[in-house]
Amino acid sequence: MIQHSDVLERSLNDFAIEVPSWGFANTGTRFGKYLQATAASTLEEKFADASQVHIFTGKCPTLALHVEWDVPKGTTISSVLELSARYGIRPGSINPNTFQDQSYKHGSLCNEEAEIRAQALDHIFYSIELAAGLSSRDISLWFADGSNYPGMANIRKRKEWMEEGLRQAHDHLGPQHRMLIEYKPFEPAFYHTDIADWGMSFLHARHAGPQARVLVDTGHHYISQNIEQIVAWLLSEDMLGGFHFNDRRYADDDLTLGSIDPYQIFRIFAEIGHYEWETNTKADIAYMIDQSHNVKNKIEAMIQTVTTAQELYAKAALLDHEALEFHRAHQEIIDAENVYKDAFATDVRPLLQDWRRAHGLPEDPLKAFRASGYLKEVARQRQGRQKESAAYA
Ligand code: AFD
Ligand code: MN
Ligand code: MN
Repeated sequence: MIQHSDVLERSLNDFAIEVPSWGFANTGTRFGKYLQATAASTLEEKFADASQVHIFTGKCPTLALHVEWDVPKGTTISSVLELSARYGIRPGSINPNTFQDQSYKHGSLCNEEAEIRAQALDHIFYSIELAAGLSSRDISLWFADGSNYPGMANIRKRKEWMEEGLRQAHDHLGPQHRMLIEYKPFEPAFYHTDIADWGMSFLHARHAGPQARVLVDTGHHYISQNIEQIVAWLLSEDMLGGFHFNDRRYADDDLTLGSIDPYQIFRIFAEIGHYEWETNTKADIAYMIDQSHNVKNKIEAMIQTVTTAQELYAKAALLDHEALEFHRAHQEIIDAENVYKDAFATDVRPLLQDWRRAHGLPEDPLKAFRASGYLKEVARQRQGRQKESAAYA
């Protein structure tokens, strides 16, 4: 019988999680935001805060960058690489912003005006060049494109414009890049969104080219959707590029992972684990966090999210895949389900503490971070600056 500790050693060692720059800055809801004295407002502060998460969890070596908020036109590659070297955090996925500029009021790659479509494509080209300069592999594309009223849009024409734009973007990729196409059923558009579900993302990725994949944001599904079924299909088609992790009660709430439905995330990891067991391969998936909520302290929320992800990933790693296959083959329903329930019910926290100790990490990352005094220090340094950074940037 393989020891749980051996299973965890193997599974946790290569489970790295990317943190988002925007998760450290003041953000909020469309009804406003509560500014935090310790929130980051410069790229350097985002690198500094991300390095705290990595120092205390040991598993967050990359920082997702948002082009307009972090590396707008004119930013030098060397200035970003200097911050990366100073804080020991590598640039992660590059996130173009084709939704905030006023010119995107009626869409970006799906805009009826050809020059706006060209503007959006140029921005994506710029983002790809940034990725090349920063040695980032993934360009992570999310489009707010859509419409708010029936009759407003020619949905088929917009599909063709998006397809054309993504194909041209794909042709701009270097051989080392991937293009991750994210979907979202609604918001900010409330009648139709041009890339609204996994099928649309999948087709666009397939049409764009061999380096395109689907990005699954766990908050971007209708409440009843079976996300692990989507994950299983994408794994089967080798089209799963990665995740944006968060949790939701109602919609795209960007609540911290596992705060509402941890079993959902466990079932997603179970699908991936069973795929890897059956194929004896490691799925090439980018595990990224995409959350930035109003009320929890930004760095503490990120550390809590990472340790929650590790716990759920560790639980899924304990699944008895042989037993699962045996019970499935014999249609032993309760036994098969109990394989899931037994793994999910296992308290892996002591095993995680052992794993952390063995790797020179604090047993309780959040407690250790709180004891470090970092928040007190940055509150002093950043006090009074928050009003300047009222936007995402
Ligand atoms: C918003 C969008 C989407 C995107 C993220 C970062 O809903 O999830 O990935 O911003 O741009 O959350
Ligand atoms: Mn996302
Ligand atoms: Mn989102």
